[in-house]
Amino acid sequence: MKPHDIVHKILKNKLREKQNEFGCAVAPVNIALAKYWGKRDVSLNLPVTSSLSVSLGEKFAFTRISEIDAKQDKLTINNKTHTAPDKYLDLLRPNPKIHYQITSTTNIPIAAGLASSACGYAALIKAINNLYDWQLTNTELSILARFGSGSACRSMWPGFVAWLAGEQADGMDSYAIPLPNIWPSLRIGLLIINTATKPISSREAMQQTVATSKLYATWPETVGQDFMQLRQAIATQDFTLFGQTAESNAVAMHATMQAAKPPINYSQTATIAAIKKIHELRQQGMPLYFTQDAGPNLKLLFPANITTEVLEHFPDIEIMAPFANPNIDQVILVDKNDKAIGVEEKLAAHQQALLHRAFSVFIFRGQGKNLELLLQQRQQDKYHCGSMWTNTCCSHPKPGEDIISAANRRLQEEMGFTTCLQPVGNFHYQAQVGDLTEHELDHVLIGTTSQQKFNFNPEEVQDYQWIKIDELKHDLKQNPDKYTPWFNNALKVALKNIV
Ligand code: 2P0
Repeated sequence: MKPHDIVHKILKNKLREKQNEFGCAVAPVNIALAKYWGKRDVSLNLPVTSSLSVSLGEKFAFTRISEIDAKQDKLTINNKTHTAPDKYLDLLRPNPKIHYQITSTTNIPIAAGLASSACGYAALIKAINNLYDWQLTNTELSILARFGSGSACRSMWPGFVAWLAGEQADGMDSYAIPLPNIWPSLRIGLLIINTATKPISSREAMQQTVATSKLYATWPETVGQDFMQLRQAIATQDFTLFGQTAESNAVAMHATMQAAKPPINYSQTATIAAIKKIHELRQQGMPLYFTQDAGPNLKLLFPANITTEVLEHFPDIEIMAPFANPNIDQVILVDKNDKAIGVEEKLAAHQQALLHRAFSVFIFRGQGKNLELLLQQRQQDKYHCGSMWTNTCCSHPKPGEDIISAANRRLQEEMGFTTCLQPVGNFHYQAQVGDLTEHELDHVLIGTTSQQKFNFNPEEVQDYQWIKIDELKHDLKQNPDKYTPWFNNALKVALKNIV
């Protein structure tokens, strides 16, 4: 059985004609806690064992795909040209003559052992699903993502995710499922040691380990036990069991690689030094653990209450909070480079002027001189800037949430629709708004709509209007107080990116 046969099984009679001008989608990075290392079927990317991961929504790939009139596929990642995954696309294109333009944006380094291929393939298959309007389930998408990169199947879901190894030869029972547990106080610190492309791809390293490492014989049993222990640790929020199991699973995986012939060692001197430091801190009583993938970088695992101490010892880490607390409205604290450094209750962040991540959405229609922006008038009783006019919607992503999903969530809640939103830049600003301080790293997202009327939420929005850009610029000069303090700066970022 070949991937092609499985694709046919899944797509059956689905229309393989373009249904939309383009498809777009976002997918999170996922960090394995019980690792996938070794395949039982190389062609179908079927794993020897089940694996377990946690998705980091704040780190993601956003992908837009459209058909193009060209002889080959074109891929850009963060505006740089890359080789398109044409073998993967061959599985999916309706006929060999159809080619694609793929534009991807990601906020992680690529091919450095930071799960860029996982979120990349997951976003790609979701975007293709949108282009052709296949309406596949996440289970089906998970199987299709697996053909691109095994771990991509786990990036189909947020939160804790299990990739079930399955037993069937065709792999139709090998896909990712979401686990119901959330853990708001879990923190993951990204300790970037080197973002250069790794010397050997994980695909090759995996094959070499399975084929030549004597230690590999013990791996399936180890990961099976770790998988069960991690599920128990997550269900009971037993941090010690969680940290110990995840760390020893990563160490065991690297041990199998070091016993390969020739040996594979992804660690660098700085990796070993950081591991020693983690062990020392643990001996001093700090509940700090790590996991490591196919690269030199570490992911530190710790509970939220030791964030300050961890930052003292590892000042460069970026701190991910994969789960929002459902009982508190929280924002993501960042530094001026948008590096996440913690989480704070929304009102407290605005009272203490703490820099946090925010987004502003600009929805346009028309082109050239007829380009219009959809303005929102904020509801008069909003906690700040009531009755002022501003961009189509704005808010804050929650811990664990990517800016694109967060922006569409708010667009739906405030204006009653969603659309393909493209992140185009960010800016830093600080302004006094009544008793509060807006101190934000504001991400600007742009999109379009053909919708005429909006079923807006009267608790959030007082009114809306489409306005021509020239008219808006004129009014901004005449009546600056009519508009929110961030609007003008955000508008500049948005307009710079309108083609
Ligand atoms: C994981 N890794 O579970 C493990 C831990 C790296 C270390 O899955 O050949 O790019 O495309 O299926 O998914 C990286 O391997 O390999 C990986 P392929 P993939 O996250």
